[in-house]
Amino acid sequence: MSQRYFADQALLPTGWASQVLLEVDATGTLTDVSPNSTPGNAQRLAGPVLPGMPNLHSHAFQRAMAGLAEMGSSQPDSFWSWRERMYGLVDRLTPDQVGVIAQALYIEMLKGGYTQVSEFHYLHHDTSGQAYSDPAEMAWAITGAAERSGIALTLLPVLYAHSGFGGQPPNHGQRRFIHDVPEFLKLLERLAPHLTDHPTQALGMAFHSLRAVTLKEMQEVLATNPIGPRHIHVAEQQREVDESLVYSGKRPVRWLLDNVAVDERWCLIHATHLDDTEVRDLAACGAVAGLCPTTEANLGDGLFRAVEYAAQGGRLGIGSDSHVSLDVVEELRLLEYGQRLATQQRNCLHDSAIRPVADWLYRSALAGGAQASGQPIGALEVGKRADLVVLDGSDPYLATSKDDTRLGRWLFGGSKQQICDVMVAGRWVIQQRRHALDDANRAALTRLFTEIN
Ligand code: NGQ
Ligand code: ZN
Repeated sequence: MSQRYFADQALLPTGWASQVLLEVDATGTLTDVSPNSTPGNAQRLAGPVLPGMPNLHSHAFQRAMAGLAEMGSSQPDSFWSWRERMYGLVDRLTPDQVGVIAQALYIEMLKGGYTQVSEFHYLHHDTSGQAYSDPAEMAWAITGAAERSGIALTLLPVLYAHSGFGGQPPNHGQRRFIHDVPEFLKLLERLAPHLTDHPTQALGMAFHSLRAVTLKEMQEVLATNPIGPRHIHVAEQQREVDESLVYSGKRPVRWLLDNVAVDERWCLIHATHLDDTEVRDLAACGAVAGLCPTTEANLGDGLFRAVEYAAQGGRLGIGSDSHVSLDVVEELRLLEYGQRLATQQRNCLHDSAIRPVADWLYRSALAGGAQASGQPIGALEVGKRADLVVLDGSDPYLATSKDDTRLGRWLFGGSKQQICDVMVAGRWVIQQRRHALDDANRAALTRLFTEIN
């Protein structure tokens, strides 16, 4: 049975359109998108409709420590000391606990405007570092949580083999992450049948970073996985750049581009520290830069060179990464504000086709996020999955906005509170700002935080 919806305004690939009829078939796919229509018996949506935003980078378990690592001390603090605390959390979590954290997290994501998440999944083993009797046990905690929350998922099992450049042995804090290539390929094989031809879930893969895998390991894995998204953390911290230069004489992004065929299937997470030729060549290769502005700010990473990268046609998307914020509005706003603070100018991210900065941000992140997900999403058009975010049409700021000010009102003057309803694959998961599991989640999370903290 197909369903019909009617929106006074909807953001289509060509820009804002009015009086839009949307038809969704039983598989959750858009089968008709017609502007300038009449509603007939279609269900009227509560306000302006957007394609749901893909969240291209998540470590679900890290949500459990969001806000707990914000204490100064007499010692300087950094990404690396934060990582020690994060390893402290990783030490004790069980698959059940990860399932509870991820379920609550994914529901918060839906309320924050994300309809899809790419989970960069590297917490594989038990607390002693041994594989679970089912090596995919932790992965099932993630897929189950996504299923229960209703968010769509691209699971990216991560190959993590070493602690530093040149194949250094992993350290104690990393024992739950570690595979050799054959074990890793077995994990992918175990997951593939469950995540192939699934309506809302797909399988990709990731390399943790150039610190954690060697070229030979990457080549072996890539040879057996010719398709699907592939993500990697790269050049997030200056220290990684310095270590890369010592190891190979090349900066991390340069080394990656020179040694591996990086193309549209790739998503480079952070890519914070780039020189001019890296900006140029990353933009040209068609990969997505996976930017996580609130986490990058939280961890003191530095600023991605977004203006120069975008001017050269570079593709980007957004992720909530460590989950200090679960909010499309905050993530996109900070992406623009970082550039303003760095350049001492206003309205940095736009182009000749899209002048409203909010529209440029939203549409760019949609396109890049969809590409990095490997799923048919990111646009209200026939054949794409029906992933919708419905804003509050009775909100005075939104109700009185025009096509060229609507997203500006929301992203620069509003908040995620203006999100009313969210649909994933034709199914309502948030209705009137509520999810069916809200109460259960609150209780489960309170219990869990009491247990682990
Ligand atoms: C991670 N997270 O793997 O969770 C990383 C930190 C690392 C972020 N970069 C650890 N946000 O890169 O070694
Ligand atoms: Zn990450």
